[in-house]
Amino acid sequence: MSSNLAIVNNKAENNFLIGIVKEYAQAYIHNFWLDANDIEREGHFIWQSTRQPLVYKNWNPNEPSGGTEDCLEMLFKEYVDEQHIGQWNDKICSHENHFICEKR
Ligand SMILES: [Ca+2]
Ligand SMILES: [Ca+2]
Repeated sequence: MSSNLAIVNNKAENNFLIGIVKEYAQAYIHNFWLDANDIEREGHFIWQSTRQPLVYKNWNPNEPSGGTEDCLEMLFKEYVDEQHIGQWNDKICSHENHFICEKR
């Protein structure tokens, strides 16, 4: 069965992923890659697996910060306070992160 990095189409799906991480993560020490990036056109994020633009968005304040930060991560790191848990940030794609996949 094939899979891809997780796609988030609405708030319920975002909350679902937050719940999974909260259930399995021992501590909030990692952020998690989702499927979106703006590699092809700066500022135009698409879900890589479906080629569809983001409809639902949950950016952290002042994100996406742009430039060379082209990949989308979901924020959990412990310095992020609770109200920002599960919000999104663009980050340099070569950064080492954990990741969330979904089965097709
Ligand atoms: Ca970018
Ligand atoms: Ca950023």
